[in-house]
Amino acid sequence: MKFLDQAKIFIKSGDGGAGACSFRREKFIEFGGPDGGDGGRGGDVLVHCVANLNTLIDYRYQQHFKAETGHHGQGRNKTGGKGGDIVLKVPVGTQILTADREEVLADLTAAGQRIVLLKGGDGGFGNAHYKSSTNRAPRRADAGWPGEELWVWLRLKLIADCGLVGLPNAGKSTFLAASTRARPKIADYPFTTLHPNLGVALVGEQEFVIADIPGLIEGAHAGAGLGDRFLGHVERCRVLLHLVDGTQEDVAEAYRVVREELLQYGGGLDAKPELLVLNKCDALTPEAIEAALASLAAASNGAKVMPMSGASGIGVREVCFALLAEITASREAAGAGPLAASAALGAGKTGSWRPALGDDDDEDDDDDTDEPEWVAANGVDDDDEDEDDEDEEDDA
Ligand SMILES: Nc1nc2c(ncn2[C@@H]2O[C@H](COP(=O)(O)OP(=O)(O)OP(=O)(O)O)[C@@H](O)[C@H]2O)c(=O)[nH]1
Ligand SMILES: [Mg+2]
Repeated sequence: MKFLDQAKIFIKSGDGGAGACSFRREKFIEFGGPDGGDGGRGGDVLVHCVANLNTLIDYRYQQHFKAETGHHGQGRNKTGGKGGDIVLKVPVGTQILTADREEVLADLTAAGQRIVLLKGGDGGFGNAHYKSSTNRAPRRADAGWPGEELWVWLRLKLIADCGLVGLPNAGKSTFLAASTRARPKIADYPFTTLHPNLGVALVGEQEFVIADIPGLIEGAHAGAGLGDRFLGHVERCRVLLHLVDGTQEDVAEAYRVVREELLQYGGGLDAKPELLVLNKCDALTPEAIEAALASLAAASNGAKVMPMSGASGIGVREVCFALLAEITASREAAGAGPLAASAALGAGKTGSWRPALGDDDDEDDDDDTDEPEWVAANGVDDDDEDEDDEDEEDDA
């Protein structure tokens, strides 16, 4: 599916139907009186937030949406029917902004939300409405009231629980592929990822949504690389997962560049809880890992840094559990509702835990015995380390 996260559209609600001017004419009934009915109301423009969409691509092909005009009134006191509504289906996380993008008109954050954006015009009165003791044969009937029209911007800000940030080639897409069923494009050149990808990670009994966005480079806030346009998609994440490629020369500098871009973007991104991960540890010697961890810890004022290798799967579980703990804590602190996975994607649409290099089921079988333990455990420490060792042995 093609990805589009902003679109400008024209919407117009229906005009009201006109009232009728009519008189009752029947044989043997004199002075039948006025019987022109009122016009019907014009159709509304509604926005409906649906679960199974994650792009605004539909609005690239049609940009004008007009609701139906109300039906006219008729003789014999027949009131016109209401014009048909227009329902715009949008994905969860869509904001509707004015044409100048200054003001947010609506923010749809949960599937099933439905709002009326523009109301249809009222119908005009028929002449029956104007009869009175002094004017028994009014000939006045009104036209309907016009509907409203508006250009608006639709802006999608994906709702995920965890957002992946890092320089290009840090291994963000590889991590998404290792922790979820998403299959993003992965390659060893920068800017492989050109638009955000979502995946659902199932950790223990819980699931959460991970958003992978294009890499940031120095000066992204000024438009360098793909710019910081896609950072909007991690604005609503509870937790950021910051991946640093361990194989590059200066990991601390890489960390600082990305932090600076988060700060420049604003929107409270730099204040979000962040999990710092040293990636590609499979390609490093133990001493190099120690050194890189220390230098990252120093650069981040003593934050905990987790070593991981997305490609071989080592440490991915630990990172997922740590993420889940952070997300849960942040949700509880905010007194918030369900995880984005269930809210945004609808209950029951789950991914499942897929170990990295997913096909090695047979090899895994021996340590599958302790998998239930791992699922139940909230600690990330003891036995997992052993597993890592085993994995390494397997690799060797
Ligand atoms: N050795 C090693 N290589 C890795 C690891 N994770 C990713 N890579 C490699 O690093 C390269 C970039 O990985 P991606 O996952 O595409 O990186 P990305 O951060 O998504 O990059 P962009 O989408 O371009 O921003 C690929 O060639 C991966 O195979 C890892 O843990 N160890
Ligand atoms: Mg990528």
